[in-house]
Amino acid sequence: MRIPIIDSHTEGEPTRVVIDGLELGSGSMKDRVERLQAEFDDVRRGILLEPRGSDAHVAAFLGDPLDDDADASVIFANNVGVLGMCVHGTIGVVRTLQHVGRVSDAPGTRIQLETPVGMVRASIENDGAIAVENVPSHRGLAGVEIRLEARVVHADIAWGGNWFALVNDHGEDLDRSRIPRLSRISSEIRRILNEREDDRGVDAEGRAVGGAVDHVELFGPPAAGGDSRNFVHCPGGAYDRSPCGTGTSAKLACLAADERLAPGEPWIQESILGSRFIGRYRRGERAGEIIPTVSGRAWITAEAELHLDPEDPYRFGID
Ligand code: PYC
Repeated sequence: MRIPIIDSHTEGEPTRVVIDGLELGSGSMKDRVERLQAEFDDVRRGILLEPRGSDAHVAAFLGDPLDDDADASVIFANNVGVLGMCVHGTIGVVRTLQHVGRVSDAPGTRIQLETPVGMVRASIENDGAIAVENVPSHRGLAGVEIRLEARVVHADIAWGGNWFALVNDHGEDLDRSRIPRLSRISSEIRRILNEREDDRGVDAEGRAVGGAVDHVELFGPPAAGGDSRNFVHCPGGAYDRSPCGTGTSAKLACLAADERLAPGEPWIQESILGSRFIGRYRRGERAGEIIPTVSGRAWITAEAELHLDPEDPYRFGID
């Protein structure tokens, strides 16, 4: 099996676009996700895991849109499965579509993509950065107490296209040299939160207040001219090299809920590497809901054809 791919990175985080996608059918996005999981999970692993990929890679499977307003549909997946949404991946998809001539480089160009969690809109900015208007985001729970090692920390649980636990009072230095420890702590926070059943349910608007947390986000003081630095622990154990756009959306929802950031005001979120996204929000239709826009840059890194040779014992990745 041969799979043409185009690789890019968005502020350090890799995206692997599979343009002429897998045969996922023309059903609903939910049906296509189920088909990807049921029939192509081995191929997903072959595309994303070593020796062809890495734990940090996110794949974007492009398809025809269902909605007439959309330019394409996209399903994102990482080393352990399908993601709800992925902003760095959307920026990578748009950069890739520019590269193959399907989207103009001209500032002001707009593109709409259908994802399993809703429609997202991207536009090209004057400096070539790509801005993504993400799905409606909200904070489900504030200040959930967690006993971690010998201390107590607090997590907000927020939706930004994936479920995030956002922790400020962890007391850790957000420095690259500390990534193994930050990963261990984040994984422990997720484990503890996901064992709690009492945090599930719906709010007055009928929205989930806390789904199973898939990403953990630790915040600290900026070190590269931003408003804040983060460390983002992803579901498969990798850390996000970018500031994580769905995580930045979740952060904006918390800042809005705490009245710490006004609509339209910029928020510069640094990653653990010091790369940056600029986030802004407008109010959504429902109480407590925001519509975040996150902008960043992406670069093409490779065009290639993956070979999944039937004789290769690692054609479906090294687990
Ligand atoms: O940018 O939304 C994002 C993202 C999710 C997982 C990795 N990056």
